[in-house]
Amino acid sequence: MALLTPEDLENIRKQLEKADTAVSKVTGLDVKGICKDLYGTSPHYESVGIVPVTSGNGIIGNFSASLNVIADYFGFDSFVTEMPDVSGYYEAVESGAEIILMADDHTFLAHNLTNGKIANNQPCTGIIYADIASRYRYADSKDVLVVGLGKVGFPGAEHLVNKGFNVYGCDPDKSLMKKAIFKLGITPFDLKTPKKFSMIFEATPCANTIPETVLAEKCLVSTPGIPCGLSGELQKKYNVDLVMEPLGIGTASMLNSVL
Ligand code: 2YC
Ligand code: MG
Repeated sequence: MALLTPEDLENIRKQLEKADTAVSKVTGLDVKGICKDLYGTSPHYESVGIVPVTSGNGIIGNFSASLNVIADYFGFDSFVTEMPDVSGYYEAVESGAEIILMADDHTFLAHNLTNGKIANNQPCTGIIYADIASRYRYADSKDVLVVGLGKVGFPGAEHLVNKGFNVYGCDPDKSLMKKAIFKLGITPFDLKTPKKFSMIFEATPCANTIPETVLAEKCLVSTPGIPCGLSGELQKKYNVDLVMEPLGIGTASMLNSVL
């Protein structure tokens, strides 16, 4: 999993407000509204304990502080523990946390201690970004292109299939392609094929994965990917609607899914 950097998280509140405004403009719902529709839940100022974790590559500057801003933004009562790791977990529970947020280099989780529900960032991020793509108000068909069918892309593609969209998918990893074709029945798509899409969900850790040939006149690209799969040049040339944000939208999906 590509690790976030403190730079990625600079002015997280501004990034989140910008992305939330973009989501409202292209879907008619803000992120909170999308989560309510996706999970049927809405926050009631639940207490969220954010525990820094020092394992692996260690603490990422601004990560826990960003989660505090994000949880506040979406209507939770959040705090970051003084101590990290096990001591931090104990501190969070002793301080009355109902939901624990913590991440090592491989797993970012939300665990609701009151109902036992637990969420993983990867499927939760895939599902909400795919859902945002599927709600494009200027869409010209039910065709959705999914670029990347890994731990984030596959759950997003599955969500779109379950919602009745015609999912076209591509991934350089043949085994991930086979899995998505047989388990989800998606249509394999070669990015060299000149077919235009108005809804694109991109979930790769690579830049410039989206070629010019797939961009419809009115097109929405919804992507948690860092670096961005759509080049700035193409975004301007095709006036593409872009929903991209490093941490907040995925975290909102996690928190609402455990309520
Ligand atoms: O500061 C800390 O507590 C670190 N242990 C946090 C490590 C997060 C590693 N994961 C990532 O950088 C992200 C995920 C949040 C989503 C994609 N990569
Ligand atoms: Mg707070």
